[in-house]
Amino acid sequence: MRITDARVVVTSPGRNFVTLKLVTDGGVTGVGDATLNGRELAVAAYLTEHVVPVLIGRDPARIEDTWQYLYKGAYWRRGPVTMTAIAAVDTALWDIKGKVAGLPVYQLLGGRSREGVTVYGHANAETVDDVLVEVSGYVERGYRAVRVQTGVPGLPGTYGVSTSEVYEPADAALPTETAWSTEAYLAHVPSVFARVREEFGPGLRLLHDVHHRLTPIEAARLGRSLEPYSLTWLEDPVPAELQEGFRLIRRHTTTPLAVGEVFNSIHDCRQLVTEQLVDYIRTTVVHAGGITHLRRIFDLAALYHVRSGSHGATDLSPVCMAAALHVDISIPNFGLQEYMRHTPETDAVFPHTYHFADGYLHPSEEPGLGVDLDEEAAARFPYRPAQLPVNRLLDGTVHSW
Ligand code: EZ4
Ligand code: CO
Repeated sequence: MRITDARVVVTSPGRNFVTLKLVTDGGVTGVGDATLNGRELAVAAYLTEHVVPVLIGRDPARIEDTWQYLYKGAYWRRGPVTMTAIAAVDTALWDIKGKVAGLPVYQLLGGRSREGVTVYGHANAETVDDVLVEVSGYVERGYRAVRVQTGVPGLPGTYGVSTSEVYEPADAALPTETAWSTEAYLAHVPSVFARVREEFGPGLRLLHDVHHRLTPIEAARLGRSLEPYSLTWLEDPVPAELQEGFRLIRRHTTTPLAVGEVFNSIHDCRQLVTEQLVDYIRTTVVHAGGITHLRRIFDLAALYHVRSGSHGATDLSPVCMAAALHVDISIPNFGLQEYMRHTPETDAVFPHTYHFADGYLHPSEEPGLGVDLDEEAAARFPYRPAQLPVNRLLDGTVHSW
């Protein structure tokens, strides 16, 4: 069997997605997500110029060999653009292998380790009263875990709080600017979780995303102040380039920590995992080298009692979500899966058979990933430049977004 064609499709059914579609001489096809939010065309060009030419004629059965060929063969290792491109190829090859075997991909990964994939939804609103309504909506739909974000009094807009029906941070061709005050934020957040816990009791799992905005000692203080509300995790409390900084947070709080959505290789995770500085590792299929590399990360994590908590925002396409669910259902150390619903336009461009029921997502039972790219539908939504916001302190200093 040989790869005869490889197409890179950029489409924007409400937001931008990059997808790789591989075609084989036997007619079997495979898809992989290659979307890197705000930097989509960099990955599209990497694939088109440097990867597609070496794929033509290759045996699609050789997943590991192709992964090593693209990783070691490029000489320039790691990085989000490279690892997203490799992920797309790897994911598409697992799709093909599943279709050839006549099995859903999770069966190739060892089969089911659980009945369903527990997901968390996003409750966000400007005020605490409004966020309580959002949370109860999730509870009514059967969710067991909810991420809670609210506006901060005194700030004009806050990360994770939508200004429109659909939450979409990549909202303009040139970055919009947001404002930040650590003091206002730290003064407000504990009162939000006090209300939510009071309203919903101890059973509901609650999460919060700091989005890389604190220093280690500020994060330690926040973690400690949230301990009475028993969060499942506090996400990205600080930018994670300084991994030893997490030791300082750990010395002060038992609030569990989750990190990894911007990581792209096992080496980014290594210190946090092996020193047990985090409790959940949030790397994804699309940004961390595909199913092959993600499993390697999760296997390392399992040795250190670290569980998975894969990123699943709407900028990860349904192809990524389909692949993530095959990993989630099969690994021994699954923790939680983030789940933001895509728009109906996106679902129409990426027809899929994974589904939500009773707080769980269930992977497809079809051979392969159980997701496809409808290229005719995709062609109706041309690319639109869109970048993520830039964040500033109130005095104008550029801060982490
Ligand atoms: O800001 O996916 O946990 N989820 C997140 C996301 C990220 C976006 C960036 O592209 O932090 O909302
Ligand atoms: Co996040």
